[in-house]
Amino acid sequence: MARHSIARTGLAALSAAALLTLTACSSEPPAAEGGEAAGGGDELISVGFSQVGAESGWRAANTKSIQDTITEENGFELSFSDAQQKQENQISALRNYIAQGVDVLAFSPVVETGWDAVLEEAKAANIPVVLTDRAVETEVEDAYVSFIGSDFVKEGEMAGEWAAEEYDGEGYKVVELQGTTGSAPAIDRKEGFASAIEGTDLEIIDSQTGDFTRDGGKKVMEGFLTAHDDIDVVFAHNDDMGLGAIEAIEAAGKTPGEDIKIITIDAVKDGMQALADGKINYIVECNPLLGPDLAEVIKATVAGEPVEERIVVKDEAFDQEAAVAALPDRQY
Ligand code: GYE
Repeated sequence: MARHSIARTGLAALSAAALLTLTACSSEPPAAEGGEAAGGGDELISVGFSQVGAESGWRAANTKSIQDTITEENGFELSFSDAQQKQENQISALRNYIAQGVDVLAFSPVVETGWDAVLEEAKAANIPVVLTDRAVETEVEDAYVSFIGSDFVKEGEMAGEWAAEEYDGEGYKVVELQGTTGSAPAIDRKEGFASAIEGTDLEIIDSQTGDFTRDGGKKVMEGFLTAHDDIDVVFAHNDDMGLGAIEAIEAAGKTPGEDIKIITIDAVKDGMQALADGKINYIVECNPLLGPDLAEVIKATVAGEPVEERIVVKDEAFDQEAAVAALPDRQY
């Protein structure tokens, strides 16, 4: 898509420039204390990671994956911060890491736009940036070395294709619980779903943000139920908002999964349990276990090896039967 293309051009050039700097630095004594790995004498790679927040089960699993992988044992020194879903908190965390002179910056940008200044600052400091989970839209050339995450448009399409297959011809009315306004997954999942149901008789009658939280999903769904008495389907951009919607639907005396069908994205354990219980009808997966890919990209970047500028994480989808089968081994 065009809005991602600017940042993608000339990434190889950044890798080369950033790596030259890192290679040059690595023969110098470490600037900061604690830069030596125990015993081996190898320098730890210092990583500043700015996380979006703790808004969902997906995010909890994603944070755990990063904290379990970017460890001293694996050769890293991780500085981690939680931005509580606020862009200004993320920007100041990134600025702190730049001031500390970390080797690599990584972050999951809460929204797509508004990063140009801080990305320029990272570039000026020769600190390579890795994006995890969410994309940015930026005018800065060579803004990041790699973007690791799912294809959110495809996730929305998979949800919409299933809805079209199951429900086209019923004249169903759909309400949509959107993720955080301005975030890549909210923009892309909305677009993917809408394009997949185009040409069917499914109709989106209302669409609002629940900010990817359970509480947000519940409140927005309560409003939808008051405003509309003809809702057949909920499309929630994540499991947590779908789980909040279940509470609102039950409180209104209706049966989730039957009177009102529910389609969500993520496939975290609580969502999968609700699917197995028949309260959710379909879930498209979004894999949160990005830590291992992030570790590899950082190591390659610092070692001067080429890295993929886009690493697309593969996602599956589950109906009730598949959820029952998958639940016992589900990691998150
Ligand atoms: O789907 C949602 C979380 O960016 C893919 O953020 C992520 C989304 C995920 O809050 O649960």
